[in-house]
Amino acid sequence: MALDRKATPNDLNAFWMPFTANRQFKKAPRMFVAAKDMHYTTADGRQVLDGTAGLWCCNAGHCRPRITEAIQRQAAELDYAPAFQMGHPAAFELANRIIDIAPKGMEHVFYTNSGSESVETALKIAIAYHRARGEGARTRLIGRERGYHGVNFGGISVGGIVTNRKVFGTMLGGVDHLPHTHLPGQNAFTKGQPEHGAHLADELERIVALHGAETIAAVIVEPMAGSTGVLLPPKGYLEKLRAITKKHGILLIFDEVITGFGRLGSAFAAQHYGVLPDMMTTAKGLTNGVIPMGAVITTAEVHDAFMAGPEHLIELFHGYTYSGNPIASAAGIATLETYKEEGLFERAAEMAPYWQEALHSLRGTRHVIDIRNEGLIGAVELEPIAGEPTKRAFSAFLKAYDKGILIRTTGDIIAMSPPLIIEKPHIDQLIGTLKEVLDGLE
Ligand code: PXG
Repeated sequence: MALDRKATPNDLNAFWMPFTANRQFKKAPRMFVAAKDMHYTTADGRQVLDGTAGLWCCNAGHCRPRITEAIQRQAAELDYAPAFQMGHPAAFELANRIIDIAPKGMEHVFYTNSGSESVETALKIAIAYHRARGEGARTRLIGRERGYHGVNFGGISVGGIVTNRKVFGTMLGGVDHLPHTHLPGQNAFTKGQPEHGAHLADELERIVALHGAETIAAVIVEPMAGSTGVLLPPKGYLEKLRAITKKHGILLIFDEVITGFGRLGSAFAAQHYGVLPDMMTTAKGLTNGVIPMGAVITTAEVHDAFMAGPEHLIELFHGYTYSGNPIASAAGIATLETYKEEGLFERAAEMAPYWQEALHSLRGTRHVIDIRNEGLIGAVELEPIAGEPTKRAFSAFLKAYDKGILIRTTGDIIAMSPPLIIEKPHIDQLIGTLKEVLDGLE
């Protein structure tokens, strides 16, 4: 029997939508029914240019045949294999291919099903790593203001997005935060990495002095903070964080859920910025967003600390039913093949200067108070409507959708992160339409 896939279901009530204004949406639903390469098709038959790669995840564009076929083939051949105490070839193959493109020094892969789970996994590994080495007092976790590390309890505890935290109780104990690196007074309209703010990494020394290094397990930051509105690391900042963490025996975790898989023009931000963390959390672009999958990538040093004791014992009491799921693994392999065959990471780097100039051409447009960019990421910050924060950007989002482009908003910031297959005429359309939208806004 064919699936019922009506473009407009007759009742929208049951589905409680994530991170969505449910009542607003259900009064005027925005439905996608198909996608191909750079475009979505809406239920009413319009083409919408994807300015956000879905949710920062479809880096190779949509419905790419190699990925679709790999999923179909795997689903028909081996649908599921137990993730614990059993294996299947695709999960090992994918891990090897991830390590092939990861920064030198990264040697192991632990699978999850999302960015949020990758974060929880990395935080747990960090604490257990120190304990395995006889430093069990290192349990504190340091995040950063305005950081986004998913929505589970560890992630919102180290995260610093107030709305994602404040109604959910007391969080994890033993967490502290670095200040964020956003200095609009000094760095507004900077192209790429800003000049000012490396000194903010020195705040880690203050936190270490306050708690004692011997109580701190890890620092987790997004090398470039995406969700909070594209906040770039000031020049020298990540290098300083690395030096201070290393000096005090603290693990450094880069949350590369957005920056991983070519977004900045290298496989990972760690390579783009030339700073090697101890662990990287990933998801999204790993499978082109097509099948849920995440991965924590670690150095040999982190992994090897667990490989002691009797060999019949489980080394790490952690994992998910779907860790390394066969269909997700097949999707991951096909995705990495697509990136490689089409040279998409290099393509992102080549397209970045054109993207940068197009974005910054919006300087001077109505309401625009800052523009930021790196790789194929861009943000346009709007002056909020007095007393009604977020409203202006949300209106821009709705108008943009009506005019055939998909953008994202967070607060009064518009964020864009198109698929890496984007062509110059698409960039012109995206930025040109956004300008029209902004010119027409209250
Ligand atoms: N870490 C980072 C750095 C992220 O950006 C997560 C963890 C969580 O991933 P999952 O797969 O659990 O959602 C993210 C997710 C947006 C937006 O528009 C960003 C994310 C997700 C959805 C929307 O900014 N980032």
